[in-house]
Amino acid sequence: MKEKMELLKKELKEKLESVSDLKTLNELKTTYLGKKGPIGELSSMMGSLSIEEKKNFGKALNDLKTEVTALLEDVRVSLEEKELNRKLESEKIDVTLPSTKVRVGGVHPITRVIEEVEDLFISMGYDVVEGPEVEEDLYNFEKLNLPKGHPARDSQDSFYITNELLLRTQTSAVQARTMEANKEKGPIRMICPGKTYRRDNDDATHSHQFHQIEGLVVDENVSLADLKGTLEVFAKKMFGETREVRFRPSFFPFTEPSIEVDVSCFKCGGEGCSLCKGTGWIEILGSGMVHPNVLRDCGYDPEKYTGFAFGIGPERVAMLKYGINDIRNFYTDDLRFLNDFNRTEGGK
Ligand code: 2NM
Repeated sequence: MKEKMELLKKELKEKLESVSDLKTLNELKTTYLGKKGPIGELSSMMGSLSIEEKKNFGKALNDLKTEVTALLEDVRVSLEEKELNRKLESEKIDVTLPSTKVRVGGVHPITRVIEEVEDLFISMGYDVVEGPEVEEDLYNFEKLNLPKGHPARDSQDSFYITNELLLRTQTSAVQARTMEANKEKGPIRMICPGKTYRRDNDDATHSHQFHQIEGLVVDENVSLADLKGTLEVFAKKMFGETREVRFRPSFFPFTEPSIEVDVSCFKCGGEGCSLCKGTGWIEILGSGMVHPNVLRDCGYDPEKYTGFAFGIGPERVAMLKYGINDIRNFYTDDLRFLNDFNRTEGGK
């Protein structure tokens, strides 16, 4: 019997040597320790033995079971260890490898200009107000001293949706709404940035969809000096503190007087070059004292209140500041343009 047990162990040891995975090991375990296995068979022989023999045989059998279990367990531990090492090896991370570049977006040049202008006017106490892009004729034209029949209302210039609804051609519609809603309840200091639409044929300097930032101040005793002081701060902030600022008479239907603002050319310093077309000056915005008709039609008594307003074109400002020569670059989402722009600007 002893020999049989020894033989069984020897045989198991041999088999275990060639076991390389847990599945095979489990199969061996079932074969050897299961009821129908060799140990089970030996147990079933107990019945035919004397009490004394049973004692010895029982102990030997238990020892065998313990040994077989230990042999199997040893192999299991070593297989699991091997498996763990293999995993650790295959999943090893080389922290010294160069990382893949994370591509981050940049702020669009138009957004950049708008945010810069917003920050400046917010610092001077202005509110930033937004309004609808689909606008009523009433606010887009009528209340801004652009009565029916005015050439600027020509359907050539506007995208009409119905007789009374159109895509706004200027953000001043928002200012008409704000004045009307405010109804003389205190002063107004606001800018309204946003998209505007006109039926232009797109070329290097025209786009049927563009942006405006219009500003409006209404209060008692607002004067042309306030307009000039405010816009001089704006001009120097955007184009350089050493710029000269010049005010020229102009015409807009919603302001009287109307004034255009130039800065001395920042390319040639005023000598005259291709950028300023030899004049030494660059036009940057239009402005004026709000027309009494506009104040009245928007609910303000023009005898008591005055105001100034101005219109900034972010596209024009961005083209001047960043040397962009085709307005269409802003809308085609060409990554070569956007990346290039962000690189030269530090790509915030
Ligand atoms: C400009 C030039 C001059 C302007 C006028 C108004 C309003 F609503 F108060 F009447 N908002 N913006 C204005 C005045 C805009 O853009 C070149």
